Amino acid sequence: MTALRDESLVQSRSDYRSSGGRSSPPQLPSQPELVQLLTPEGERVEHPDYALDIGDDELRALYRDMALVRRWDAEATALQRQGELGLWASLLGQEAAQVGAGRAMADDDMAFPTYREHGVAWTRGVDPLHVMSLYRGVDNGGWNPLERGFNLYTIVIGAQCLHATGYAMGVQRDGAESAVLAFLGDGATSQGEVNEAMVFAASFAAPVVFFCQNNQYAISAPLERQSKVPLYQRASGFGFPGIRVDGNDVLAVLAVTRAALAAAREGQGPSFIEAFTYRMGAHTTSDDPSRYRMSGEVEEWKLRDPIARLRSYLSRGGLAGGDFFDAVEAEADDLAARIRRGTVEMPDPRPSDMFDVVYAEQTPHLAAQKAEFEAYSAGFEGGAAQ
Ligand SMILES: Cc1ncc(C[n+]2csc(CCOP(=O)(O)OP(=O)(O)O)c2C)c(N)n1
Repeated sequence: MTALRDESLVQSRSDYRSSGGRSSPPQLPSQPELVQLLTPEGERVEHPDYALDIGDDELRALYRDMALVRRWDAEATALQRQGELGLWASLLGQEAAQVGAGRAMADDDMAFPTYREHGVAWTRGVDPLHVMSLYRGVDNGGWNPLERGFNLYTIVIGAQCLHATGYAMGVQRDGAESAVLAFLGDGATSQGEVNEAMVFAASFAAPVVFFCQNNQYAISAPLERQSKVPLYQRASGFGFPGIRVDGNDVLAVLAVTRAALAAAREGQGPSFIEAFTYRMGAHTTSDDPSRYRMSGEVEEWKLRDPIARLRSYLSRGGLAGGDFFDAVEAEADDLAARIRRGTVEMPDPRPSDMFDVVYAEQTPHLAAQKAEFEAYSAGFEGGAAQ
């Protein structure tokens, strides 16, 4: 078994590149089936390739991250049900995959999310209210991607993998020591753009890590219908390492993603991580998962709950007690109240604002369209459409 930061691989990759791709491609290491550092019962186990040096404060911080994003998620689902959001894509069950991956990033790294990466947004310091405003339909996502190292959400399945690869090729040309983390779902692996992004990433040895949350379903389509092989094995066809990690084990995700990003920064090129997890909720608030999956399956995955397993490890090891868990709970209550208040108080945008957010600098053509739209709207009582 070999880790993603494999020295022999560095050499073989560099030989491959310097031969202009004419020598044999790098030999891919054999892979363990699933990297795990914390069992579902909350017992710490070691992995030969992924030693994790982590302090007690950091362990507690990971718990806090996961508990807070779960509460945010629950509040958002409730707000959608009450008509305050147009839609919500829940991350329930995927907290460890997202927090582990987000916390593995360095400040200068850049993430390209889908529409479900609220946990990663949290770790990058994006204000939850920015994400809420997007799902309320009052703006296009108000954070600065470069400031946060976290691009805007992408709803077009797989498109962000192209953006991520292109960005990584730019990073490479700038000679910057940073890496790119591209998020995608299991369903997205069937998308043409994702495969094109991987071909380019491999050809240019771009510093990008494809982080696939295999939550078992693409809306109602189960993984078995998308892939005849475990997803992490697809990476070998592109010529880079792939690995499967227990996506409900925040420690394993942290260790594996850190190693992959470090390898990318060191010039070893791309890699693919399959975080094996489960979407505990519906695809979005518009979906009814009882139409296509058995409740027994959901019950089975509840036993692998990512937050419960870290809590059990912290409690059993005496690393956190009732006071700590109560304090996190109180903080979650405050966060939920802030999110609720902030969301319902968001002002509606003026319809004509849409003309101002297309380009950084207004074009004459759009300015003319805006003027025409405003003149037209002024004909209505109160000029309401402006
Ligand atoms: C190009 C494109 N095709 C189809 C859709 C509709 N769609 C939205 S989510 C989704 C399934 C995505 O599944 P997966 O990649 O596994 O991610 P998950 O939602 O499970 O996180 C589809 C087909 C879309 N948004 N974009």
